[in-house]
Amino acid sequence: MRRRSYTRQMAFLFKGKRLPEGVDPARIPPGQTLTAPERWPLLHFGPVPKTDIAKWEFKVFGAVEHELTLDYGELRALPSKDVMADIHCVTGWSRLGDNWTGVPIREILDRVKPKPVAKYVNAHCEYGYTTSVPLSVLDSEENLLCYAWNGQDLTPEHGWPLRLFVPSKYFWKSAKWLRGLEFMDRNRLGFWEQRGYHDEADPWKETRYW
Ligand SMILES: Nc1nc2c(c(=O)[nH]1)N[C@H]1C(S)=C(S)[C@@H](COP(=O)(O)O)O[C@H]1N2
Ligand SMILES: [Mo]
Repeated sequence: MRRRSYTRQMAFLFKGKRLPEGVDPARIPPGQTLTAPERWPLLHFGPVPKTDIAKWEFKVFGAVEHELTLDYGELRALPSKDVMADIHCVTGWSRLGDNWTGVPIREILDRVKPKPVAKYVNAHCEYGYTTSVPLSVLDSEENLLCYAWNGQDLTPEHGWPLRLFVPSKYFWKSAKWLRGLEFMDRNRLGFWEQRGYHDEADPWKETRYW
């Protein structure tokens, strides 16, 4: 029963276009449509940063037992893993099943040890872009400090040298050009969240905008 109603909903969304072969419609959240497999849209505010990788640093700070600063070589030397995951942009496109590679967030949490007061984590990016998630959301096995996509290093446009990867949320929470994570006792709304995006950002509940 459930499967059939999903299928009807997708038939409406795709307006007569057929879902690609083998795609389970239950993987596509309400109100989303798939991009063409070869198309990964670009979306960001402002210019793409020009990164001097020799000077680049990543910092973890705030309510943690041990603050951490990594240069790019140190970051790449940490344990890494591949995550097969779907992404959903609030503007309505989704991509299914790409392969995302990076340092599991849990490797970082193990090293910095968040203090008991830490409840939220703010991602700090180039040019002052920020976004935040509850620590309980961040502390999940599929979340990464991501540096590669489908076997290749990310392009600068898609966030090289480093982006956050939190696939359970709309894709604006997967902040590009990540430079730091700040652990906090209370929430601070990020760049898009201050401009009307819903802080929960749950694609399955469609919490898109305030
Ligand atoms: N630093 C930064 N990260 C960002 C954004 C941004 O404006 N600046 N936009 C977000 C939004 S709205 C989306 S949908 C995704 C898009 O990532 P992509 O361009 O790799 O598809 O990046 C997110 N990360
Ligand atoms: Mo977005």
